Amino acid sequence: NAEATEEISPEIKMLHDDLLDADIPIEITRELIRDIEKQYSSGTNIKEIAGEVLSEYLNRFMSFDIEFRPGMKIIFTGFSGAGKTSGLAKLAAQLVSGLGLKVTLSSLDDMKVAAYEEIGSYADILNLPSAMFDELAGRQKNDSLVLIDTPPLPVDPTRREKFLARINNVKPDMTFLVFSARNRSRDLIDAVEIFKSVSPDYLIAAHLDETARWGSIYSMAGTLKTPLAFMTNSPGGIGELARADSSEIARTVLKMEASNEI
Ligand SMILES: Nc1nc2c(ncn2[C@@H]2O[C@H](COP(=O)(O)OP(=O)(O)O)[C@@H](O)[C@H]2O)c(=O)[nH]1
Ligand SMILES: [Mg+2]
Repeated sequence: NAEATEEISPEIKMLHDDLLDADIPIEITRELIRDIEKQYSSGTNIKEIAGEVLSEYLNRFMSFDIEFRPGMKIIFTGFSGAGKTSGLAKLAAQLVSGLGLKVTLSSLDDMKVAAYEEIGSYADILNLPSAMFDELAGRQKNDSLVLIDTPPLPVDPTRREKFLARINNVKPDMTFLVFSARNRSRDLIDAVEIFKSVSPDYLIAAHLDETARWGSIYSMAGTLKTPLAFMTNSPGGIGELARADSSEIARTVLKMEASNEI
């Protein structure tokens, strides 16, 4: 029935605009709206339905079984300023205090002035050993999990080639791709081939306190088909790397009241 498909209810139209305003990219917005329309009829609460659909969308890519084991090498990648170093420090603190693991902080960054001092000061604060990754080779004990910071993911293809060779050399057991929620969805989607080049296992969304438009989470998870592992909202290495919560993300995007459920 052509007439019926052309008819868009004002509620659906408003929701569509809200999703775009939250920086969910147009193609994902359309997909979400299609799913919402299937379940929506007059008398039902459109926001509740939208909340479930948005949350389900992310659940397809969520992962709750990340295993941290002694001896693992875990790489943090991402663009400049994304929150790699802060995220690494937050995870280190949690692995030590929460799981009682031995953790070593390391860095592949030989470009940024004071990159090593940065890792070194976090190591001091957390009372953990630290070393540049090249110095670590050979003397790494298998009982320590190594978190490895990296220089910003190069946009330039030639520089990226060299960067990827160094990453591959590490033979990481796990790769986190950190992105800032302040980045525009469209810019992140434009960089999707660059992100894919590091074969990330999990995503970390940072800077969530600095914007209420969390659409970039949908663009990253949906375009890369990679699970969002953690989300974080505090500067520096202090604060929590929280387990990603699809329902909280959906509610924030939809500007809904915080859920009372745990
Ligand atoms: N407000 C806020 N600031 C953050 C967050 N994550 C990182 N930062 C800050 O953003 C800046 C860049 O973070 P950093 O971890 O150095 O990014 P890197 O370049 O990817 O290593 C620093 O000033 C951090 O303190 C966050 O979740 N919220
Ligand atoms: Mg850094």
